[in-house]
Amino acid sequence: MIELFTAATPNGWKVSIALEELGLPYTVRPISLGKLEQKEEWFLAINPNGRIPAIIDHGNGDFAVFESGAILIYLAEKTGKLMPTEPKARSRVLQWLMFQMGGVGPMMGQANVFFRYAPEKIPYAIDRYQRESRRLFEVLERQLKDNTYIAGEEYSIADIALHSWVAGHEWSGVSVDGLPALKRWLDLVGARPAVVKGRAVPPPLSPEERAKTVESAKKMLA
Ligand SMILES: N[C@@H](CCC(=O)N[C@@H](CS)C(=O)NCC(=O)O)C(=O)O
Repeated sequence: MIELFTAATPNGWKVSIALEELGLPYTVRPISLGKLEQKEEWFLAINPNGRIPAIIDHGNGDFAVFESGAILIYLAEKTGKLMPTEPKARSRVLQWLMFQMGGVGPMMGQANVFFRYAPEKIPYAIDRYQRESRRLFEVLERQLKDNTYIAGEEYSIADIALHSWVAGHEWSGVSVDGLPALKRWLDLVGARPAVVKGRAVPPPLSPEERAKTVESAKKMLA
């Protein structure tokens, strides 16, 4: 049984979606970002970076894994699914996964910080991260014009990682107008039952909890 430590955010959804896609049994331990539970000692023993998501694989000697990209690779390798084994096809999936981990996630994350949470509005920073996110969307558009899924004709962990972030483009203030292939893929992946189920894990916060989370994010960033 896998234990998932998570919250209702793009990085968290990547893992719940993958677990749903793979049909692996798992339990959810919601982490309250509002109460800064992710910084508590017991959690730092699981993820030294003090962020969600993390997993413990109780079926594999209580092995702990942190960093959402590493968790996706671990789950794909554990099951032999969602990532091809043929070296070039595998490399293509990893290239797009790294593109998400090193590009789309950090840029959209910073767009969210400056657009939504920063105590002072800094137009240069908002513009910089929104424009860079849009540029990355245009890279995805070119790739998706000729491919059903991001790394080719097979759905993979790269789609899961990228979809979890790009689906939140409105929250980041980044438009997908004029990107028809990206929109097609957003709808295609977004309609998968495992994606719908995974995005509901953990259940959405109450308005009060959400306000508390936004407040503690603002405090952390002040
Ligand atoms: N590179 C990490 C990023 C994890 C991350 O930034 N998680 C956010 C939620 S999406 C978090 O835990 N934020 C709370 C904090 O920064 O303390 C991953 O992909 O797992």
